[in-house]
Amino acid sequence: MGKESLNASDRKMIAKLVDAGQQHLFADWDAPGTANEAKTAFLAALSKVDGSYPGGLVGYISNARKLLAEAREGGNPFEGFVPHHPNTVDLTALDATYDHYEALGQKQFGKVGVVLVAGGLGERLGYNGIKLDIPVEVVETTPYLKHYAACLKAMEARMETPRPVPFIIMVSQDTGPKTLHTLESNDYFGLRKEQVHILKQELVPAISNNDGALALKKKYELVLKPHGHGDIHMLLHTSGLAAKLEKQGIEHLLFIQDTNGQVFNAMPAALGVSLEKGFDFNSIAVNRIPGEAVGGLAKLVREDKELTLNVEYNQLDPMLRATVSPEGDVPNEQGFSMFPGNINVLVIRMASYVRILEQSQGIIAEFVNPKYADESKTSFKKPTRLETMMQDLPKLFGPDEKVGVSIFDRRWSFSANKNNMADAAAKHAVGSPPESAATAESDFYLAGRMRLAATGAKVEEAAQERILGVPFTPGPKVLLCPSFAMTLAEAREKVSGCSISGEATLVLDGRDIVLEGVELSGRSALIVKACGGAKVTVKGAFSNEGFELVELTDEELASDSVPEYLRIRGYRFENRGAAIHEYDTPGEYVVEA
Ligand code: UGB
Repeated sequence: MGKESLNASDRKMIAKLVDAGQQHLFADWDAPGTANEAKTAFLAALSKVDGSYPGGLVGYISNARKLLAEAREGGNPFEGFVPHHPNTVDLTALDATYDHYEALGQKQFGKVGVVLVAGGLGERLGYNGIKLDIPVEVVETTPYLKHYAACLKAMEARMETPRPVPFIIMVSQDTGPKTLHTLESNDYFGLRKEQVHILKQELVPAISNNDGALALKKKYELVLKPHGHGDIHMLLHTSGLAAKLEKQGIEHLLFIQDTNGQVFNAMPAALGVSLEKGFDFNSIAVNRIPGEAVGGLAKLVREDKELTLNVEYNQLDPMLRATVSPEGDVPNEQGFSMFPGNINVLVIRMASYVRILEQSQGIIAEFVNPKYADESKTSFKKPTRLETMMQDLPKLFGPDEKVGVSIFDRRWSFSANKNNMADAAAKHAVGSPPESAATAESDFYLAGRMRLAATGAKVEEAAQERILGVPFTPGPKVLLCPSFAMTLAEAREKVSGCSISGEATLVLDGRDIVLEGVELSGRSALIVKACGGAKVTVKGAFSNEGFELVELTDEELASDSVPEYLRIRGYRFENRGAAIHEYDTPGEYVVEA
């Protein structure tokens, strides 16, 4: 491409990059008039990254130089800070306090937007698809995305004046097309297309030295890498969506991750806490197992400053050793880590959020983590890049913003699907949470059992088994769908005098289903599904062969003809005669065993 054939914006781009010390990007260009396609594509790629980062490439390079200089000095970001217990509300017991916060939270449903960060590839899980497509359980085979959509519809149905809950999904180039395909081919799982906002995070350029030189894979091709889940803040700002939703009356945003089926169990009470305590930022947390891959939430105190923050899992042990615990991240008397574990489920108050996004342009506490090749820290083993994490927003808070932590029972609120079976088994063997498809499913039923037990039902529990080294409790498998109940109080209103045995299965999907003295013995299964306006009363003792858990054979585990979502858990369920009652027309119905 001759100089004469470059358009004005290309010339401007080259000039500003040369000014920013990036001559090497153009140094060995082919002679004018040759390799035109490659040159055009390269300039287009530069222009894309320039446009997607606030401050453009020049801003990115300057931020990189600053952070790399700090990293080279080896400064400890937590220097001088001593960790203390954060401001917490303990919601681990499903008691009267819990009911109080749920009732408060439910009144707020009409003023909440839900933000799902789903740009991650899930490399640790190694699933050939997007994680949102994986079923959270394989009795009904409900994908995560369908489950989240059902939760949003259930929230809407419980508002005094129903309005669709804004649903913001952050995708990346890895997950975007498949996420859209899943939504389109499933009619948005009953959501309105207008309530779903897809924001796409872009990759950022990798950097090859302390001067912020952009790395090249080869001539005319940048090395691009993910910038992290903190991109969600940038996108909510640059798209104007946060400010727009605030104008539409949205007062809180709930941030969730891609595979946590239990997250909406904690949502109503966490919202209630945010409201009553006036938290600008409320982290939903669990008791942390020492060494596990979730950050620790602590109030960091220095003479001049106090901040409640997530200390990421790789930084926690050194910080504890340097301050309050010379032995590092060791268990306390209850077997937990000293600080609650961050599960990256956040309730953020919109008013302070929009203000901080404007001040920061949505660039939240970027950091860089170069792996140096030499002691003088002048060269890197491989190119690095700037990163950002969504839980770091409070780093930009001042003394007027309130940060709090709501601690929930772990399996009621959190069980992610992040690891393949082999890694999950290895984690289990050393006492760490396995976080696999099987354990996420097992915990999903457990959370259903907890809700059922809160109604006063007698709930037995089967003995834990191990499938390919991963723990799994076969039952009872209780799926109380969001349509049926969003709070404990609501479940209590609809279930009385029930009992369920350890191997049984219960699925309730519909708002007007009532259970009176229902008994499920042995392996019996009862599935009741009722459309809006169908009032179903269920009574009596059910006895049938229900669902049988069948472990996959070695051949099946290796076979492409078995769905991958089964192969990542090692079993399937076979229906041997479950009682299934479905009502798709409004009316009053009674089911008696
Ligand atoms: N994600 C994106 O959307 N974009 C990205 O660029 C990267 C991720 P990981 P991680 O609760 O278990 C976090 O990789 O980063 C999405 C917290 O930092 O699963 O190891 C991705 O799709 C940690 O403190 O998690 O650890 C997924 O939905 C702890 O809370 C989400 O971001 C831990 O999660 C998380 O990505 C946890």
